[in-house]
Amino acid sequence: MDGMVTIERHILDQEASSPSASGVFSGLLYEIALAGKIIQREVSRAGLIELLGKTGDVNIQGETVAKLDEYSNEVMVRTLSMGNRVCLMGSEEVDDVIIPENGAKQGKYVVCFDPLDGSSNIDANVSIGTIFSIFRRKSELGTLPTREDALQPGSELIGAGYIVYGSSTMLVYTTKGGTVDGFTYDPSVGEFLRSHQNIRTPETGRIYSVNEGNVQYWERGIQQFLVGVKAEDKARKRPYAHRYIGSLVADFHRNLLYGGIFLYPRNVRGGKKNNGKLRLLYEAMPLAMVAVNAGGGASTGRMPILDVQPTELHQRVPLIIGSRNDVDEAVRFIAAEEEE
Ligand code: P6P
Repeated sequence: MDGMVTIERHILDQEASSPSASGVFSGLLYEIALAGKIIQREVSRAGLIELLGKTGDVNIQGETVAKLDEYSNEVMVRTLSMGNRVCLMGSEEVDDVIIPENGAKQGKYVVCFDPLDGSSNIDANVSIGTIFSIFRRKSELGTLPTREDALQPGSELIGAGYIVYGSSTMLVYTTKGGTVDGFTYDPSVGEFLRSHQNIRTPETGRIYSVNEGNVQYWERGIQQFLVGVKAEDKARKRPYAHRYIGSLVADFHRNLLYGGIFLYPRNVRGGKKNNGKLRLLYEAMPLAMVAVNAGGGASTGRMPILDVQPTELHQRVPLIIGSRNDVDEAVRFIAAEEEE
């Protein structure tokens, strides 16, 4: 019966059912769940213990660092450094890769993470989240890892997921070729209990999530796609509802369960040309693995997110993710309106 299966039990059952699984990977997932419990405790009482607000520092993204950002990063780094499972980490909060002393040579795994995404919403008590990608190292065991160990495409992911700190705290994760499963945190027992087994996202949604304030800067295909989802079409249950919290994990999680499409397009005009805002390795890629394993889709608009070969630790990428039919339609619009 669900609600009685802890994440630890679930991980052990998965390990038992996949001969190639090793206890080391299971141990790594425990460590991420532990980090989530510790971060949840501080997020839930941040207002009471003055953890709200900014430190005044600025991170590599040029964003002012919130105290909870810094704290969450520390928790992830320390927790993942505890065992000797992780040889290298990449964090949204840290310019360069992090090589834990005890795991460097013997650690089999690489973890890239955004310790607390959506942190600009912390003071307003909006749901925020931790997002993580797990790779096997590429460098030889016994040697020191290099940044190349982190620069792997999503097709090499062996696990990915997120923790959303909202009205309840939920950990959602998936493994290579595996199901997507959700675990809701019960503070009274201090456990993540399985609440959503084998999450499947609706093939077609009824929600679109995008910051339309920037629509003038986007390519024509995106603009035309958005006109379509807002036009009345009873057969296609349109117009879609517009839902945008401005916190990626919260917007993604809602659309995963209810069906819908989230877009963070790149700017192509108006002097604000860029490659989008969201980062590939620890935002777009892990959520793409979750979306795809739940039956959804994830694209840059020109190629599947999971096929993108990272060249930089903090590189950004345009993101279109969610219900497969909606993502496919947006990609078709971009192709049809391809601008020189
Ligand atoms: P905008 C939060 O700062 C974040 O990184 C994501 O969580 C969120 O989806 C996005 O930025 C919101 O960006 O430009 O719409 O405010």
